[in-house]
Amino acid sequence: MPKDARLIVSSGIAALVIAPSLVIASLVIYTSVMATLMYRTAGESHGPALIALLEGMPHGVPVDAELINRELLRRQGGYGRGGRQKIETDIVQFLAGIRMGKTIGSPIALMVPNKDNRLDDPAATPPLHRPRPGHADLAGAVKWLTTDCREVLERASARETTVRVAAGALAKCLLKQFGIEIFGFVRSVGDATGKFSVTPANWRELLVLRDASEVYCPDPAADAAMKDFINVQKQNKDTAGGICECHIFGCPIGIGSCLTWDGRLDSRIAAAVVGIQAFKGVEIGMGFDVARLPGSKVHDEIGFDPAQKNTPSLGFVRKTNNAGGLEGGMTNGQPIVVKGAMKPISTLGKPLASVDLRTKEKSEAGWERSDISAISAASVVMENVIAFEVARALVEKFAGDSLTEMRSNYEHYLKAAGNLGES
Ligand code: EPS
Repeated sequence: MPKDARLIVSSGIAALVIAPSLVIASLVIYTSVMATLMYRTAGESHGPALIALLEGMPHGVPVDAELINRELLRRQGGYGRGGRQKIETDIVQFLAGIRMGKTIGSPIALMVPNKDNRLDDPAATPPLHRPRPGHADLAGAVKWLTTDCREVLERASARETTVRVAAGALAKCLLKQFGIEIFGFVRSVGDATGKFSVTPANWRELLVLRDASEVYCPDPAADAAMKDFINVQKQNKDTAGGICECHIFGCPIGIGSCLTWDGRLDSRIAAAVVGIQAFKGVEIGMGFDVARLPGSKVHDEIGFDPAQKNTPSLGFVRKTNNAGGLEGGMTNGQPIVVKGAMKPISTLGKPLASVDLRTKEKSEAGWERSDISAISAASVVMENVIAFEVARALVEKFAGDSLTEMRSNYEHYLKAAGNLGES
């Protein structure tokens, strides 16, 4: 083979090897720079503090610390809570990313200290060898090869939701700039269910009723029945679960994506909800009922009302909202509607059967201070983790380093979308 030809063949092989790697490398770079919003938390239930680290919040977002602390206070409340909330006063501290009440575009570090900080005191945090059915105890102890469930339960504890609420409430500060609002409440506890429907017209009145309810349910009759159910469980040294519900208003059409399974907003919302401690199920819109009805009874027919052209729905109206505001993983201009099912707390005053991990002998499950029901707190957590996912999808759609840039992208999009079909 002539030298030139060899050169061509070897450069061809090199190109074949190098070109795909370049494509992969540029994809990796692209995904790592793609504007998105994300957060992580750290902290144990009885450690010194809980922290969250957020990335991707645009520059210039006014931070409403009062709103965040109000959400933290609501999370601490509710009917059926245990002794821990009498010890703590959860107030957020910002350690980075905020200057003079506004975000500055850099990573945001936030912290909520634990007053009940006793993790390094072996007498105050004794080992737990008898795993509680339903808790992370057994699986975690085996996973980390220990017979002591203490460290597992410290991280698995719902105390961690404190900083998830703080992160979500910060996301709400961004959503507020785009007129997006979220209303969450308790729909049921045990067999007691609130009988009311939520609409864009009545939710503010319901919010007042919710805030007057100890269970965070805007139906006074249901509130009383829910408290009765929790009282019975308390007497029986048992616990209660329930269903939380969230409605999100004001999302423009086209947030989320049908392109990838993990870009779908319904998939992210479902993951965020089931990612809350003790949540076992999630429904969007009509939920599981879609499976037993024909298509004609499920899908929401599309109409157009020019009077609503300047709203986020762009005038595309529906008589029903069985889809819960999401079609193809994207917002369709209707309110997003989500339900989440929480199982009863797994620490029972009258312990269930378990085994001692040291001996594998039959034993009663261990007991830790806990709640009879944390459903009201869970509704606040659900509201805020969903707020975070909606804000994330919003940042991805209207990507901008600053709120000013994001807002201009948003307005440009709404204008173009509003003109669709008009020459
Ligand atoms: C919770 C804090 C915990 C529990 C509960 C919720 O505090 P402590 O364990 O110190 O009493 O009250 O956590 C659990 C239900 C759980 O399984 O860990 C909170 O702040 O929400």
